[in-house]
Amino acid sequence: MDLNIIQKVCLVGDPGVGKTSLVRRFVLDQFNDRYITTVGTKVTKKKMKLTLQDGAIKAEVILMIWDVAGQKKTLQTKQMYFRGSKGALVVCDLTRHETLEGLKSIISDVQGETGNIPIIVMANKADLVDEIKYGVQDIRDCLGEVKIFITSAKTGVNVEEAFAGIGEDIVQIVLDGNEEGP
Ligand code: G3D
Ligand code: MG
Repeated sequence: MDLNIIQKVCLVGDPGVGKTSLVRRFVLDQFNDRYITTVGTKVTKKKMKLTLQDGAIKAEVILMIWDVAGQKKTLQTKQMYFRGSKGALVVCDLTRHETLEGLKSIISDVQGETGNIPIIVMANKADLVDEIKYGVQDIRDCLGEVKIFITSAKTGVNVEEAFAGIGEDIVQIVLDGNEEGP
């Protein structure tokens, strides 16, 4: 079966965790050490080819990736940002524990607006090995059973895999919806 899907995903997480850098790495395969400031909201489009169920399903998924600037947002802007998202990439910074602590309430804000969409955690800055403060088990203790990717926008490790992960979860939901019937 061939599927063509276009869906919105949003990137969330505290300022400075690497959201903009991760999109840049994924879409352009680049990392820029200069601070990249996101002004307002930036939407980046990226096409992915995915195969699921041992090749039985081939899907072309276009992700519309919403990336938001760091400032605190009003409730209304937040709702607009989350609304219609079919998946969320939740980013924390492995060198700052407080960026993990905030994620639980961020996730409930998102799912309050979108319902129970798939979530992927990107624990970023894995290249800063000497500064890492926590690991996968701490993330599970904090957030429960979630898919976690230990990433680095700088080296590129696991970045593609994490975006593919959210793509696959979205395809799976479309497939499950098709199976439900009338
Ligand atoms: P944000 O969009 O979540 O606010 P940015 O975060 O993508 O703007 O990144 C914030 C800072 O972290 C930037 O550095 C950026 O270069 C750095 N950064 C992002 N991802 C990584 C990573 O995986 N490894 C390392 N070592 N640095 C990363 P500055 O110094 O400009 O603040
Ligand atoms: Mg940014």
